[in-house]
Amino acid sequence: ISCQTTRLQNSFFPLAMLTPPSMFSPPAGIIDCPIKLFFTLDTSETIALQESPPGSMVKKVMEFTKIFAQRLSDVEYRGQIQISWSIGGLNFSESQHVFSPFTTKENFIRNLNGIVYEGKGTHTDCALKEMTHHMTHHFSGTKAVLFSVVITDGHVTADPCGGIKAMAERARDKGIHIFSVAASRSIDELGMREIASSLPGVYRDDYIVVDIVEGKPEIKTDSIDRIIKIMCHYEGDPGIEGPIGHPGPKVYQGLPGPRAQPGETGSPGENGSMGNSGDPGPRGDSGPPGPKGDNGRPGFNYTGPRGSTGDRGDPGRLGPRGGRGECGAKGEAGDNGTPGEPGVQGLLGEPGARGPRGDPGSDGDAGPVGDPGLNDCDVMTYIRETCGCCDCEKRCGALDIVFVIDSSESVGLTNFTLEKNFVINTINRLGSMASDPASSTGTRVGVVQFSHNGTFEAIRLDDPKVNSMSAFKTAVKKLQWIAGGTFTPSALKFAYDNLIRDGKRAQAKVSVVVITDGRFDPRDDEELLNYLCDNDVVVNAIGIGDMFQKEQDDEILVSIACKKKERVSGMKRYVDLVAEDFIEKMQTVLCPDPVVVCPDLPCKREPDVAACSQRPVDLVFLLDGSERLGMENFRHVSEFVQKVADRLGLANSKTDRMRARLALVEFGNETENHMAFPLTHDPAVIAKGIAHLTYHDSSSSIGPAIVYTIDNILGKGNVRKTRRNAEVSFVFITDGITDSNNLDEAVSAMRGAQVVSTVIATRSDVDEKILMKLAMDDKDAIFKGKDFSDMSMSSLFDRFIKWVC
Ligand SMILES: *[C@@H]1O[C@H](CO)[C@@H](O)[C@H](O)[C@H]1NC(C)=O
Ligand SMILES: *[C@@H]1O[C@H](CO)[C@@H](O)[C@H](O)[C@H]1NC(C)=O
Ligand SMILES: *[C@@H]1O[C@H](CO)[C@@H](O)[C@H](O)[C@H]1NC(C)=O
Ligand SMILES: *[C@@H]1O[C@H](CO)[C@@H](O)[C@H](O)[C@H]1NC(C)=O
Ligand SMILES: *[C@@H]1O[C@H](CO)[C@@H](O)[C@H](O)[C@H]1NC(C)=O
Ligand SMILES: CC(=O)N[C@H]1CO[C@H](CO)[C@@H](O)[C@@H]1O
Repeated sequence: ISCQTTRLQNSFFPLAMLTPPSMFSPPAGIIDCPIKLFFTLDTSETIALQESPPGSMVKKVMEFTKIFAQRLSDVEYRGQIQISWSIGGLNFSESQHVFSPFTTKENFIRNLNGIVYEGKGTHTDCALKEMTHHMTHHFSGTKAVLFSVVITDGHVTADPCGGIKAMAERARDKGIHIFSVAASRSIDELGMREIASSLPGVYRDDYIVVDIVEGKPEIKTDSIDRIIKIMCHYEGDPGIEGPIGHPGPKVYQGLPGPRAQPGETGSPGENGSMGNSGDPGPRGDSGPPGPKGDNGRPGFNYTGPRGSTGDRGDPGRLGPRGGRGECGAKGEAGDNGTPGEPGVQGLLGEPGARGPRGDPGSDGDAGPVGDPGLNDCDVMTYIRETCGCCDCEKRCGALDIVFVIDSSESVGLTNFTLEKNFVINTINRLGSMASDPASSTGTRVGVVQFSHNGTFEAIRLDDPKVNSMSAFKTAVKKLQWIAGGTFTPSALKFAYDNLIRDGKRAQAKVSVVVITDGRFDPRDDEELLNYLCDNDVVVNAIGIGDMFQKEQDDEILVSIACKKKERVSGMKRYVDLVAEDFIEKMQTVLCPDPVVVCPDLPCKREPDVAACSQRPVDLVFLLDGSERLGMENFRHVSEFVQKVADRLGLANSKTDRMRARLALVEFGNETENHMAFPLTHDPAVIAKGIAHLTYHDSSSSIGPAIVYTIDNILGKGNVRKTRRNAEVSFVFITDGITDSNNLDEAVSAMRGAQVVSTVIATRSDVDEKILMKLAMDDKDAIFKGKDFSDMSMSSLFDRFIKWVC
């Protein structure tokens, strides 16, 4: 199991929470894993008076919080790891009141009941500040994971404490992970988002306390379950969160039964597809009771398409799989039962009548009391992720980075601040810093700001106080604009003499990033421009403003970069420094080959191979061949398809009625659809098809591609190429930016063909509307990664596999 690097980039779990047994062991060998959860509850006027009678909304927020607390249980795992929750909270309006310090859930609930709303204005920033203070000052010494659930309507009346955004950021800098939960649908979006701002998407919207269901307000306990689940199974995928978890026995408790099969369903719905005799098809009896079922795929909801499959029987005792039901008596005549012309399958016909629901199985065994429905390995994952025990690290190797930033008068204060933000954002991306500057591994960072000679200031690489990201940020933010002349060459010498030369670590690679806005003072010594070059230092020069367009100034940059033109970047405006793309580029320049290292844990999770092994799944990839996918992503496709094949387990032979078969279509414009390989179980066919894929670099048109795939991969009329009872899954690999002609028709053809859809979008700019159409309006069916390599990351990949199975 490896973790998402996204999390590491965002320092989602900056602290290693697992206290090693050697340090603070309770009974020998038990590893302590404490979690602190703090509720920050808005009890201002807008909340209190939102519903009548006044105060009733506050009561609902309290009720929600109570249910939340009740659902948290301390867990001990195999006598090895003890997870314990401790809960506190404050209520706020214009003032803040800690109604409960950190305590047990029983005490917390008692304290919660005492809340009385103040019902005045809303100072959310002060509440966040107080929350941060309370969470971090009362617990020095205890290394706990910190979460805060903030329930508000996003509406504020004033920002006396520096604004929501700044305070939310500060909380995160202190290692607090914030969930922003809407009290109801009546909210101020911006405020809600600001609370959860800096990790894009992770704690975004959709958490809600009360919603109106059938005209009545109802407490949304599913928000609770989702938050707990995210606390426990955080996957660093910005954009979507995992499918909603479901309590109760999961796949590992008892074998997951194959999807309960319906009986032989009469063919009326098939609209004469086989056209043999034209007799009305026999309508099957209900199928035999399914073996013990699992809870099925969560949240799967669209009308019609999966009509042939009866509802899954209720969970039953695990038993031998029943034989197929006998053929039923002939059913009533079907609507379209006139002897049909054979062959042409009505693609756009309505799906067949839904099969009768299978009989419920016999009652399931009582679940283990109090167990959150996790098996051993799930619990390990849970511990790993919740406690940050996972602690996978992105490592850049031994790396020293020195930023040399221009603090001269011409830069201006605003632009100087942008330079500092650039430094911080870049380092944010590089994963964990060396916790001890003397350590021979890890990243160390230094900064030199320069103006005229003699005014240089530095954050040193080996400063023992700069031992964490937040210490570094604080140090950078403290740098004051010098506002004098520009002595760039001397600054480079200063950087080397004072930061690099004496503090060099044996194996470390040293990179310097120089930012400047123009020519240096002619009194300075030009010879020093390449002072760094002879010293085994990689220098990157960034020129801002018009300078780099003038040849002689451009030469200055090239000299700084040791004559390596590819290490010179020019940009017109300072704001471009902090553009996402540029930071990303710097990340690759500074740390080209990061290694993600995860610890070994006692329980290695078994791959979910069983997932598709007990039923037939025919999986068809539709790969967008247009240039937008990008050559780089295109290369990852084969790796991904291969990985899917390995994980699902391919059918053993042509006649195997279980396990997976795969197909791949690459689509371009209307006439340019290419079948890389048809539905097959044969790894050689798959490998060959992938090897011959070519990158189109053109436009694409998805509608015709779907029709092409239905006709050629699934087969038309009598030539049905899918297996009997197989679940047919289309997996679109696209950003949705494609010609949408005939898309609606194509999607309804997909429904007609009983296809289940999944979308993988591997860019940040996507056309959501088209993706939603392709996903048949199921948001959970859309998987997003920044690029395709994200899809191969274990947690996203696992989720994808669970989804298609
Ligand atoms: C919070 O609740 C307490 C009672 O626990 C009450 O005294 C206080 O006024 C409330 N404060 C706000 C801001 O609602
Ligand atoms: C399924 O969708 C229908 C209509 O879109 C909606 O009324 C229903 O509540 C949904 N069911 C679930 C379980 O989400
Ligand atoms: C800059 O200052 C240093 C030490 O203060 C001095 O040795 C050097 O000559 C100065 N350089 C210039 C160009 O004035
Ligand atoms: C900041 O830089 C921009 C170019 O990015 C420039 O137009 C602006 O004048 C600079 N601000 C100051 C205060 O010098
Ligand atoms: C589709 O693309 C191919 C090759 O790029 C081109 O020859 C053909 O004219 C295009 N067809 C349409 C309808 O754009
Ligand atoms: C080919 C065929 O029989 N198509 C029929 C499918 O069903 C529709 C509606 O019932 C008929 O209009 C088509 O003729």
